[in-house]
Amino acid sequence: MELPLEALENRAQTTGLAGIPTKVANGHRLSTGDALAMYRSDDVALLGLLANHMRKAMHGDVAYYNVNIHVNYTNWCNQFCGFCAFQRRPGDDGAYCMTPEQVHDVLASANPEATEVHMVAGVWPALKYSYFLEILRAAKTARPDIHVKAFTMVEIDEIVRLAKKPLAEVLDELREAGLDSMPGGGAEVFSERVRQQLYPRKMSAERWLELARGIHKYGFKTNCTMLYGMTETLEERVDHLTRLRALQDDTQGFQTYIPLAFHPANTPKLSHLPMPSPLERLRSIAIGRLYLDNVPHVKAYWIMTGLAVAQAALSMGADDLDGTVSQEKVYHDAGAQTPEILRRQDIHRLILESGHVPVERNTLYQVVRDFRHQELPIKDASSSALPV
Ligand code: V47
Repeated sequence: MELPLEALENRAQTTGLAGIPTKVANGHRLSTGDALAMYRSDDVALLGLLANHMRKAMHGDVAYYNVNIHVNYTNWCNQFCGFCAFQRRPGDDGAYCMTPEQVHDVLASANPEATEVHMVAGVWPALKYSYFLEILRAAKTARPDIHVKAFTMVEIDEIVRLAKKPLAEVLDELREAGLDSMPGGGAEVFSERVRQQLYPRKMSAERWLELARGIHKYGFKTNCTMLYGMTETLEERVDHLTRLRALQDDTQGFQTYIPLAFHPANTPKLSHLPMPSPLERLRSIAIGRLYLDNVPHVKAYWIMTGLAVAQAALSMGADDLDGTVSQEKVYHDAGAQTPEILRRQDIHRLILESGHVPVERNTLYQVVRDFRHQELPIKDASSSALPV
C-alpha cells in the first residue's frame, strides 16, 4: 500500500517527526536523531501507521505465534537486580531449583502440541556445569522433537565460567545436550549508568554484546530485548537499540526484537514506579519495527504488554505474539495480570479480530500451520471473557 506521503510529511512537520515518513516510504535507514524524535513525539498514531507499513512490507497480513511452554528452572539468583521480583536466595520463602527429573516431568506432561520450551532462570554459583547439560538432556528425553530455546547471555556467561572452557567448546556441548537457540533476555538496558544504579553485579553491555556476537558466529540464533520504563533516559534507550542494530548488521543472528515493559510490583528498588502506559508500550513496538530495520520480527509478548495492547500492536509494527505460554513466572511475580496461558483459539481470536492471519510457527519461523482460511470463531462464553 502506498503511503500518502505528502499528507504524512505535513503532519510530521507539526509533530516533531519531519522527514521520517519519507525515509520509511523509501526504505532508508533511520538515524539516532530520528529514534530520539520518535521517543519524544506525541504522535504515536503516526509512528504506528509507519511501522505498520514496514511490517506489512515484510510480513503481509501474517501474525505469527507458537505453541510453547516456559520452564523457569530456578529462581535462585545472585545478581540481585533492583528491577527483579523473581529472584530468591536458597532457603528464602518460595525459593526453588528444579532437578533434571522435575524438568523432565514438567515437559513430559506438558501440552503435546508444544513445539518449543523457553527455559530461563536466575544464576546461582553452586549449580554445576553438569546441571545445565542435564536439564537440557532431560528436556530432550521427555520431548525429543521439541525446540529448546534456553539460557540468556547472563546464564551462558555463568555456564562458560563454570565449565572453564572456551565458548565454542561449551556451545558444542550444550548443543550436543539439546540446546537449539537462545532467547533475548538479560540485556536490560545497556546504559552503564543504569547498570551501576540497579544491576551492578550483572554483566556489562560490552560482555552481553560480545557473547551474542560469539554465539551468532558459532551458528545459534538468538532474540534481543530491551527492558524499558525503569530509570533510563530516552537517549539511553536509543543507544541500546543502536548497539543491537550494529551487532545485527554484522551477524544477522537476531530473529526477533521484544521490547519488555517494566513491571514494578514486588521489585526491590522500583516498586514506586508506574508501569509504562499502554500508549508507551505501543510506541516501543512501533519504534522497534522502524529503527531495527535489520531484525526480521518484532514480538508483542502478550504476557507483558497485556492482551489489548498486544492485539493493537499487530497493527503498529508487531508481527508476532509469542506463544500460548504456560507456567511463566518472571512477570507474574512482578505483578502481571495477564493469564498464565492462552489457548490456541484465544490467540486466533486476537489475531483475526485485528485483521491478520494466524500462522503457527516454530522457533525458527518455519510455518507449522497456516490458518489463512479459518473464519472468525463464533464467540463462545469462554473466549468472550478474555481479560485485557
Ligand atoms: O531478562 C525481569 C526481564 C527478561 C522484570 O526471547 C522484567 O523469545 C519487566 O527475556 N519487569 C526475561 N521485565 C524475559 C525474556 C523474554 C520473554 C519472552 C520472550 C523472550 C524471547 C524473552 O525479563 C529478563 C529481564 O530483562 N524482566 N524482571 C520486570 N519486573
